[in-house]
Amino acid sequence: MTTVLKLGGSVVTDKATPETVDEETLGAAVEAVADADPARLVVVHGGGSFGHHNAEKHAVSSTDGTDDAEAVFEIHDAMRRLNDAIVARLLAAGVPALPVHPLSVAVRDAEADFSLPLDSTATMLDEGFVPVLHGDVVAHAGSGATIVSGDELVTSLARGLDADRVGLCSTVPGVLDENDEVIPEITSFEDVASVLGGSDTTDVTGGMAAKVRELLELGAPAHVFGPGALADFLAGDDAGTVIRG
Ligand code: IP8
Repeated sequence: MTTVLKLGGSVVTDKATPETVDEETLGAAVEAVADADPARLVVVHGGGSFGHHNAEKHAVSSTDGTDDAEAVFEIHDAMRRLNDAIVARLLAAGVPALPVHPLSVAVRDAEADFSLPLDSTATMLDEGFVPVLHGDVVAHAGSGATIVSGDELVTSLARGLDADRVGLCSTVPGVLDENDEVIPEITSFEDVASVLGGSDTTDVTGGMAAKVRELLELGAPAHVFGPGALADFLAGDDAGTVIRG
């Protein structure tokens, strides 16, 4: 059983204060992972108050690149420092976490298609480690370097590792309907298009509509839930909204 878990940037950092880890919510998430002690777990985290402001400062996004190595390093370094903090917390709780930095291995080709070689992550899993990846800046053929989000990594990892379960833990308790109630299950985009808004073209970082569309195509059930449901998800129970394509 291989599980890919994303801890959203808003869960692990205080989004209102630059470069601040949310020690309390991160601590609770780390405790849930340590208590569940799941086999073959890959963790991905987003940036929150790390990385995004550096990316904005240098006008780098998933589509707009830079060939300024200092800018690339600055963005990566911010994300790496957050990754260090998360890995350190996991290790201190007894979770055999190891960092995996996408900048060192991943690439976007000239068509902007993203690929993440998974040999090292898969071998880490085989050896009982918990690889911890993060949204990052990656080399992009013809564009210098561009941003890869945690969500994109989740999709690549889930497909490439043939994951059995995917969990997206953010500050919302699930995909919400028009009355702000959690939709328990989504099996087709048409069922929820009116609630989520049919078009997501303006949201390059991937709003909920884009996320749901991607997750429906994964081939593994994906759970979208809030921090309070992380223990349930890790115990193998349904949590928040389950998206099954
Ligand atoms: O928070 C951001 O990852 P995300 C990565 O998952 C950056 O969008 C800004 C380098």
